[in-house]
Amino acid sequence: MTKKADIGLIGLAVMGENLVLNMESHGYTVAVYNRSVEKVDKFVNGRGKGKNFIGAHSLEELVQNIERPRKVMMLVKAGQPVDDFIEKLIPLLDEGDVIIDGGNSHFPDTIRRTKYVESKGLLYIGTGVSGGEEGALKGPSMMPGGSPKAWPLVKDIFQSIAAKVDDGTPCCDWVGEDGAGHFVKMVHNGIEYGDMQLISEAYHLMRDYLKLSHDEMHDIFDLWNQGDLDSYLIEITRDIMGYRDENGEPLLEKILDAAGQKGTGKWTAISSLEVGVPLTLIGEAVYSRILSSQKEERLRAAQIIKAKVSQLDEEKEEFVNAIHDALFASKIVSYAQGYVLMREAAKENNWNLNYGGIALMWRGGCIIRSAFLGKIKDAFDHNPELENLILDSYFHDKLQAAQEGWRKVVSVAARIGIPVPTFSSALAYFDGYRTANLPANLLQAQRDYFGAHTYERVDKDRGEFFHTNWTGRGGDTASSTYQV
Ligand code: 2AM
Repeated sequence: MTKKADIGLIGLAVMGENLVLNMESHGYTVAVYNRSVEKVDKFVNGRGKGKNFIGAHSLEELVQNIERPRKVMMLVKAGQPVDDFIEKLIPLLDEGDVIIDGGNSHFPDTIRRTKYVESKGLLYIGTGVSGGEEGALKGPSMMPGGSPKAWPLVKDIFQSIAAKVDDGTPCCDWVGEDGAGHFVKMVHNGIEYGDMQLISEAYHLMRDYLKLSHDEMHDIFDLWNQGDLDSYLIEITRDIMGYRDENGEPLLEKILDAAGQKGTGKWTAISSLEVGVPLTLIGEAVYSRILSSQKEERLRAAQIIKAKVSQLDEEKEEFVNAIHDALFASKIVSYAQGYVLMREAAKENNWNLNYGGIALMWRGGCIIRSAFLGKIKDAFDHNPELENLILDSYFHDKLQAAQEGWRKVVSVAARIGIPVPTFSSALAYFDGYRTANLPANLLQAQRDYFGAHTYERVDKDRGEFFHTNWTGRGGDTASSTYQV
């Protein structure tokens, strides 16, 4: 009998095909199945021809062809299809076998599915896979979480197909229990939204204020890609600036300014509100996409609203450097906020997250890959308990150096009327975070005035609460005097 498969895969769309080709090229035999079974033969006789694949035409055949303990990975549409396949696989599998979901599932679903699958005596992994179609083929960033006992069973396969950083370390490691892997993947996507919006704001200022040509912008992004901002997204932005259509004109300016989204940025923002941490930059990035999509309404508003703005004339080269600093400083804030979200969510969900390891998983293979993530890894190696990235000496020094340019860009943008929601929200967070006395004493006074919500005092111990009868009327419940 021929060799059985090391792993099985359900879902032969492009991501699934590329991932199994990647596995096969690393020496693994893969059994493959797809709901529309004609795709199985098409793949085995097409891209998979002459390679170590076993085509299965039913789930039973798939399972029978996998070596024990069996590993079955699904790369199917997120949502109900995942639950349906789990339901169909459970009776076909034996104790200790592993079901893996490599799709873009929402982490609460993965938490639920891990518990459910474990209750049936099986093991479960929900893994983030980032890097798009090319990453899946050549080496994605992988973020697995789920049943800890399943990790040693898939570790070799996952780490061999994952992207590698320069020293050969794979961009894949165990993230944590149940939904931790998909949670970290979700935060990755939120950070991606933020990074993309930051770069877009830089471009907006260069194009509409400095009136730079696309060749000039190409050269600036090329230069930036050789310094602190060295990253995949800056690199592709450079290439986009250089791209000309069939008429020799920049294609970029012919693309409609209405952004789409698939929802992972929104999930990240919602999760920050639920956990109770400020994730302002990613929130603004999501809202910016929404505002951009309201194209028709913006066109009408543009006819009606005439802003009162100043004409400024900044020295070009100096202002380009200031934009660089604003982008870099805001990016530090965005990652600082994302890491605070992960820390708080870890507390809530009893995950023991390895923050430096997460930076390393994102260091290569995925969309947010950058040199910067190496510095984040260093910061957590230096202090695993780091409260906020902003407090790490490397990032603190960089923020100090960038502050002047950052403030200049935000103030110039406000005066000339170009929106920079992520640059400015990052600055507001930075200033709020470093301010010893915020005006929240007034909020507390207002809350006590209209709702008798009580307040603590600066001259008394924390935990001691006071109420004032602000109006001299209504006794202790001042809310009775509040008329909306
Ligand atoms: P298909 O080829 O039969 O459509 C990505 O869309 C992958 O998810 C494909 O392999 C696709 O199978 C599968 N998929 C999409 N919706 C599905 C569903 N409702 N049930 C099972 N598989 C589904």
